[in-house]
Amino acid sequence: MRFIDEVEITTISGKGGKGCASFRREVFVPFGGPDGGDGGKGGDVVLYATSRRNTLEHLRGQKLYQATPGGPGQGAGRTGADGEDLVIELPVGTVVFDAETGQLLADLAEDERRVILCHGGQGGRGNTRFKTSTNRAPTRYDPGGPAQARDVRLELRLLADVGLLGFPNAGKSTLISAVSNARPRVADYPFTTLVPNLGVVSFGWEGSFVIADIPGLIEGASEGQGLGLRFLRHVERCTFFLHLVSCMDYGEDVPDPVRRYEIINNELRVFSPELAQRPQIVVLTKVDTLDEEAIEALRARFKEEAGVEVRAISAPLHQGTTELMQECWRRLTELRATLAEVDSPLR
Ligand SMILES: Nc1nc2c(ncn2[C@@H]2O[C@H](COP(=O)(O)OP(=O)(O)OP(=O)(O)O)[C@@H](O)[C@H]2O)c(=O)[nH]1
Ligand SMILES: [Mg+2]
Repeated sequence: MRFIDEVEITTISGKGGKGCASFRREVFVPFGGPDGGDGGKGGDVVLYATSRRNTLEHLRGQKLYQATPGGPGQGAGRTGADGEDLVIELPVGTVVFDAETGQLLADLAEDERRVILCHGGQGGRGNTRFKTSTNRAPTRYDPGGPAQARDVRLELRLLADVGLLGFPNAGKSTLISAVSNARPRVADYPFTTLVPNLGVVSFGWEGSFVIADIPGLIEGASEGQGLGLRFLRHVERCTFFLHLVSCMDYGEDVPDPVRRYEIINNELRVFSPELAQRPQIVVLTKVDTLDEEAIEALRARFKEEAGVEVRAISAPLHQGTTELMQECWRRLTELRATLAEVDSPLR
């Protein structure tokens, strides 16, 4: 399945059915009076978040989504049929923006959340409704209420508690496969991970949290280098980051670990100063490749040059990973993101 996380669509509700102007005609009932029924209500366009969906792929082939109109009212007081609602299923975590103004319309952050994006038009009144003591034979009726149209941009933002940051090859996917149920591809070349993966880290009865593994970032990612910064939106909801830095030396052309750490943070700042403020736990990976002394020296350099304490792990050997996950769990329970409830303009 392709990982499509952004689409633009046009949605239109159904207009209301028009009311009917009709008079009762029966052989022995002279002046039978008005009997035109009301039009039916037009269908709504409804957005529905469901855990059955993981991407926006299913919306890619179609641009226009339209609910059906209400049926017209009929004689003998019959009301027109209501139009059918059009329900668009979206993965949980989809954020809805007005495509023209960029206004945030809704955040479908919970499973089974429903919002009406476009309301169907009201059914028009039939002429029966206009009967008064002075006008017993009204010919007036209402047309149906108009349809609503909206162009919207849908953006999927995965719901994860902890986001992994790091260069390609830093060992992000290796860590997530060591500690969670996720089994992403791990390989010894950059950009192995091309789309985000989620992994659930379980603490049995105590609970669990979700880690997001996203493609690696490189210098210039903010200018579109490598895979760019577009996947960072998937860690926008994370409570904090695990910033992974390989402790290995990759020769002349690759910056040293402290510098790599700073490069990622610079790119992050360009993407979002707010995101750059988010807490980070800095983790040296692949420490099985260095001796104790070299690790201590790196630790000291991080402390001195960047002012951070680093953890050290070797994910394939499960060295330091359990402690790291416990620390994440503690931090999460302390400062679990009480995601600001979005005040949606949709009702
Ligand atoms: N020796 C050693 N090798 C490791 C360790 N962690 C990861 N590796 C290796 O490093 C390489 C890259 O690991 P990945 O987990 O694919 O790296 P990544 O950060 O997900 O890389 P991208 O998906 O390309 O961004 C693989 O060959 C792993 O086997 C470690 O702790 N020790
Ligand atoms: Mg990877």
